[in-house]
Amino acid sequence: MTTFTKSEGWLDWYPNPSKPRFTLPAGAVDAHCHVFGPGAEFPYAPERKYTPCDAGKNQLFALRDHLGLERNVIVQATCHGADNRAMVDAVGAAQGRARGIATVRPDVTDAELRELDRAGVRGVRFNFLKRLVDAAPKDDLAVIAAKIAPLGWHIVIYFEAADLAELEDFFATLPTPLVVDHMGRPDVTQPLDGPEFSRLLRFTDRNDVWVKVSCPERLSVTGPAALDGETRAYTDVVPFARRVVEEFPDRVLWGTDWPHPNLTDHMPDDGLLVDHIPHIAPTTELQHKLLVANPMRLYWPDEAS
Ligand code: 0GY
Repeated sequence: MTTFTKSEGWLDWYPNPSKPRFTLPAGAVDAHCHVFGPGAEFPYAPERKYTPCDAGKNQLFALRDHLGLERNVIVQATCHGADNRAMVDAVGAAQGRARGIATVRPDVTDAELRELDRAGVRGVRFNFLKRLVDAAPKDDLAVIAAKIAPLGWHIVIYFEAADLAELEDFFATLPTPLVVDHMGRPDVTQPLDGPEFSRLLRFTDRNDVWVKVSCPERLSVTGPAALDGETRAYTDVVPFARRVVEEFPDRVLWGTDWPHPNLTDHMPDDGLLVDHIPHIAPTTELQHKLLVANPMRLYWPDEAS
């Protein structure tokens, strides 16, 4: 059995998250979270760029229940490479209350994809962050995209805001809906109508694109300190997320990003992340779309009302 040592400085998830003050609507979906291992059962990939703490399915489901969430979308984390077993095991254990996003290589077979589909996978992730993965040739990604499109899956794309200019023509050629992780990682010290964020909004408007208004803790410069009332953490991220929610109310998703890989400054209280929601989606109608209607349409279309 291989044992793994966490990367230096690795922060474990917040041990006792607060009970949110904001009551989530019935059926709310955490559309972006991960499982890590446990490494003894599901070894981390040799090509990984970091070694996390173990963060298994039972802890994820306990958090789901504590926060008042109903369902999860479990996104394959880079520390597991293209070995999707930990994610698939967690999706299976959720008994219909989870879907998965996989990482696959261009030589994946149709039979393997059909098996992932049966297991609850509904998309693949293309990751462009150099600190997380070695760059994959766009030709390889195009091969993957062509293979998964017939399944009705989508592609989750993770990139830095500054890289969208170079990537957007390639993204526009992809034959499936696209889901942008963490709002395309805007620099929230820039103006809301600055060139980078405007590009993201334009890109979203012109293509079949959904956006996760997630990870204020990753994007914020002001941090978790409450500036005007205890539930107003990550204040500098609010205008960016709110703009996306108000402009594309039917194509936004929200997620915790638990267990929050690669944060070095602080680990967010997941209860506080839930309390962030009414600031970015200020009406009950917007909240219902963000948390229930939209993710249900994308991940559980047969059960969506
Ligand atoms: C996230 C963000 C990060 C990591 C990963 O798969 C991953 O390793 O996604 C990050 O470090 O920004 O979505 O969890």
